[in-house]
Amino acid sequence: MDQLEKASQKSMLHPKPKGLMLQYGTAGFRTTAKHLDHVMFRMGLLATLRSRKTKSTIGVMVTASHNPEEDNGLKLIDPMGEMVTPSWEGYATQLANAEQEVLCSALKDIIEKETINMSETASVFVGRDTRPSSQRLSQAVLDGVSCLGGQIQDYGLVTTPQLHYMVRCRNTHGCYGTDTLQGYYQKLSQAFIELTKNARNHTDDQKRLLVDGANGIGALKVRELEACLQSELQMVLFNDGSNGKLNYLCGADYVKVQQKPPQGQLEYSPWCERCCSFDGDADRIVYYYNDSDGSFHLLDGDKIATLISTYLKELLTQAGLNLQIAVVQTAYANGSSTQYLEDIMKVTVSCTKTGVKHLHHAAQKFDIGVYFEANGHGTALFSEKAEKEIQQLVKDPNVSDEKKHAAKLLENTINLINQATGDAISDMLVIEAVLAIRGMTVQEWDSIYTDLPNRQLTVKVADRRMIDTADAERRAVTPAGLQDSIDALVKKYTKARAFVRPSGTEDLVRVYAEAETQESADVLAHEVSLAVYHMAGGVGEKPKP
Ligand code: G16
Repeated sequence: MDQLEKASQKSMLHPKPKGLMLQYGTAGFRTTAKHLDHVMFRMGLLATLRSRKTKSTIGVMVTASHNPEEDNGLKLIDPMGEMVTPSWEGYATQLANAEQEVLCSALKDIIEKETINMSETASVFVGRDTRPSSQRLSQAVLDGVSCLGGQIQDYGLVTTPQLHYMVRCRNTHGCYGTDTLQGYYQKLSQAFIELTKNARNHTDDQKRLLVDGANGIGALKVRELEACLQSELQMVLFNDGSNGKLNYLCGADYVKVQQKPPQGQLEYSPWCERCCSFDGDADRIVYYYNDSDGSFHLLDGDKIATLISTYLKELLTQAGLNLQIAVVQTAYANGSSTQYLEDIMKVTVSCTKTGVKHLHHAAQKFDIGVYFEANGHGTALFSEKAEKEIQQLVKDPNVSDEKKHAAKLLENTINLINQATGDAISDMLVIEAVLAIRGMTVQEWDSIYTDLPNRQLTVKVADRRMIDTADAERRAVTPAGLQDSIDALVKKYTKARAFVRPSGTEDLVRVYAEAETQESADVLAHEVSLAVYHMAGGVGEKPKP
């Protein structure tokens, strides 16, 4: 039997609920887990086609990241470990929504359009998070891959960034690293230990870090990493999944949006102690601490980007390297961070739409591109030119000790960074190394600039696609009149800014507001939410102040 017919027949074992329409969103498919079996099987098919097309290994990660435990989802990973290219997101949506009768022709269509040679070998790496539904759903992916004759490597429980890393290692034939968990831990821990040899006053107290594992996969993987770090970092893990629910009252998204510590933190850390939270698949991280008055301080993706980019910029200057460094942010970036980077640090800042795929792409345009979403999702990318110049300097016998030292630090930092995608574990180690090298406390890092008070809210609407945006999501184009209303509201407050956008991972509209005082930011966010509710088809209860 023809491969495609076989796939189509097998797909009857993974039936699509009639009429269900899903879209490949900000980071893949996301919805309640019970609606995803057919999507998983079909994405197994699609990943196999993508592998034949690119003659490379492709990754499929089963996760819904920051979403509630009942949800699930899937992220497709392209050959260099980046998110799948946008034209194939379109195919993913078409295939997920094709009714059973037309599935075979939908597959044929992709094969013809992309001129895929079906006799090529195909290879797909699969991973999953700790959700109760993930094992079953990842089996559906495996079924899809084997049905089209693809070779499978099933990594089982891994963080999303670990799977991105494996894909990149495999497709660079080991140049990027070894495509095993042990290889990942070894590469990162060796670089970390090398870097922390340059630490100032690295006492046991300073090596201590509280880690909120969001009751997810990150907690399991931190435990595995621990042994390789030779006590250079002493992690106290909480929300480790032993009893709490995934992402519930904990994790990076909760801490960032609620602007408060996760459940359990105070038991471990009364005040002034450095803490961080991962999200459900460990591709995001935020830091925070409680000061001696008990007030909570958040160091989000913007503060992380600032710390990393200033550290890299200083090293470039010390090494005498003339490489262009830029920071990529989204509309959620705090106004103070952008101002600090542009005016004080004199770093190029660019703004893209939400979604790591957009930031990653924009960061690739620079010699060194540091990208972070305010929610803590990000990494740094080094161009081939940048890596080469740094390596040459390390090897050059005629350069001064100071320059060589800076180049060596840059080289180890590159090894510590997961350039495939934002990675909570790798980012945590980079941050810890930078703080140690600079002899900097979390309070000193926090005081680099002061965030403008801000508030994020969500609004339920009948159809979030009613809202269309432009200018990197900073302006709403539809429904008519909504942007004028937002503009009028913003004008009432000092140093204010607000925008709205439909979420690409949850069925709701997100509202962001910042202003000179917390009270103004809160009131503005509420007023903008009401405007969305009234003008964009709000459902359920009206947003309350
Ligand atoms: C995903 C994306 C992020 C994005 C977040 C929220 O994160 O990878 O780039 O910021 O969703 O997206 P939205 O506002 O469209 O819902 P994660 O960690 O959930 O995969």
